[in-house]
Amino acid sequence: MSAARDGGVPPLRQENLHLLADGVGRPSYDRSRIQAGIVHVGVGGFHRSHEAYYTDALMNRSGASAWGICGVGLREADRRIGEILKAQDHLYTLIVKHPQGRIERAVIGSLVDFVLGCHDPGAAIARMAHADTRIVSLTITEGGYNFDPATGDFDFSNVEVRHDLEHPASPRTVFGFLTAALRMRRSRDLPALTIQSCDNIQHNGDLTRRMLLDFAREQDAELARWIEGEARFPNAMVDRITPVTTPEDVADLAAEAGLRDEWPVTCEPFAQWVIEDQFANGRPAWEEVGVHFVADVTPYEKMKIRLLNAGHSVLGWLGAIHGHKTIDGCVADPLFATYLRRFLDVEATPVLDPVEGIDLERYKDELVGRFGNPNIKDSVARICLESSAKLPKFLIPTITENLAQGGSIRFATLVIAAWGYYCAKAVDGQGAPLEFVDAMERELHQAARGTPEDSLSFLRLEAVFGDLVHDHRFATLYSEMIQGLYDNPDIARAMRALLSGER
Ligand code: CS2
Repeated sequence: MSAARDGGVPPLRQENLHLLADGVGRPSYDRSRIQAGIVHVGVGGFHRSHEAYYTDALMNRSGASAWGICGVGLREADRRIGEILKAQDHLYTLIVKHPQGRIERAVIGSLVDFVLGCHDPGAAIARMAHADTRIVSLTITEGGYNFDPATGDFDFSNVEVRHDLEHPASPRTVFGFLTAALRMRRSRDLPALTIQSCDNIQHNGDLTRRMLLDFAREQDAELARWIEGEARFPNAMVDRITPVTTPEDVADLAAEAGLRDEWPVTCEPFAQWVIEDQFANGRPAWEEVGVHFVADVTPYEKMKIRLLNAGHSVLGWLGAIHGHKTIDGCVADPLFATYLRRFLDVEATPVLDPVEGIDLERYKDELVGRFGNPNIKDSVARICLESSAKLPKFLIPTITENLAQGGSIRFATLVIAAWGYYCAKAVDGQGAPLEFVDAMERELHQAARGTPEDSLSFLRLEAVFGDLVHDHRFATLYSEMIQGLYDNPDIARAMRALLSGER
C-alpha cells in the first residue's frame, strides 16, 4: 500500500482502489486496456463532470475501450491539474450533491493521460495526430475562440496567433495545435478529426470550424481545404452546474471515501448533452448513457444559453452588487427569485424558438430548483468572471431581439447597468471590494469610468456591445438606470422598482 499522507488517508490511485469505502463508485472496466480515442483540451471541472463522466459511464456499461481521454492543457495554469492527475493515475472523484443532502461519490476512470502543451507542444500535437485519436474536444471558455466581436472574423491581431503563424511547430493557441496536428495526420494519410466544442456558445461547432479554417488558410490554403472537406465540427449543447472545488470538498471526501483525492469535482445531479450527429471518424455510443443525438441542436442550445447561462448572469451581477455570495443564496432571497423568474418569463422566453419535446415552463421551474440546490454553493464570483465573453452570448442577444420586436428589456438592462457600475467602481453596493477576473478588465474599466459624466460611456465599448449604444430606447433606459445606481447603489431598491412596474 502507498505511504499514507495527511492524517493516514492513502492517496487515490489505481493500486489503492480496493481501499475505497463502500458505496463509492469506481471503474468496473480494465483501465489498462483503454486507448485514448479522444484528446480533450481544457481539463477543468466542467470537462470532468460532463464528457469524462459520460464516457466513464459508457465504459462501465459496455467497455468502449477505444474512447479513453487524453487531457491537454495549453496554459501554465493547467500544470497543477496535470501533476495531480499524473500522481493519481489520472483518476479523480466526482461528487454529486443532491438538493435534499444525498451525496454520491464515484471515482472516474475515463481519463488515461495528460499532456501539458505549453511545456511540450510537440507531445500535444503528436497526441492529436496519433492514429488512435478520432475526436479532439474542447472546453476553452467562451472567450477562447478568438473572433473579432465586431465582424465575427478570426482575430489575426492577437499576438499569440501571430506567434503561431510564425512558429507552426511550437504553437500556443488551440488553433495552432489543431492545424499542426491535422497537417501531420494528412501527411501520414490518417483520417481527419472530429473537433467537438463543449463551450456555451450558440453553434459552437460552426464557430470552431470557421475560426480554424480562417487560421489554417493563412498558413496553408490547401491544408485548409482538406480540413474543410474531411473534418467535422458538431454543434452541441452542454449542461451541468459545476462549482469551483473547495478545500472543504477535498477534506470531506478524504474522510468519507477512504482515499485522498487532491482535486475532486463537485456537481449537481442534472446533466445534459445534446449533439449533432456528425462525426468524421466514429464516436462513442454515448446515447447508451443518456446523451441525445439530434439533427439540429439550435433550439436546445439557444434555450439553455438564454435561460440557464443568462439566468446565472442575472443573479450573478445583481447578487454581486447586493452582497450575495452564492447562487443558491440569491434564489433563497424572494426578491431575487421573483426577479429571475420575471426576466425568464417576460424577456428571455418570448424570443426563444419552440423546442420539440420540451415544455419551457417545466424547464424554467426545474432551472430555478437547480439554482436553488443548497448543497451546490456555486459562487457568484465564478458566474461573474469573464463576463465580457459571456454576456454578448448569454444576455445581449435577448436585449437586441426584444428591441427588434418591441419586447420588454428592463430586467436585462438593469443587469448591464449593475455590471457597468461594478466595472467602474469594483465595489458592491455597501462599498466592499469585489474580485475582478476578466481578460478585458482594462478596457471594461476604462470604458466604465467615464460614467457618470457621460452616462453611455460603458456602452461605447464596441467589442462587447457592438452598436447597441445607438439604440435610442436601450440607451435611454440604461442611462437612467446607471445614473440611478450612482445616486443610490442599493440594487434591491432598483429591482423592486422594476418589479412593481414603476419604470
Ligand atoms: C455559468 C456556466 O459560467 C457561467 O456563467 O452559467 O458555467 C454554467 O454553470 C454551465 O454552463 C452549466 O451547464
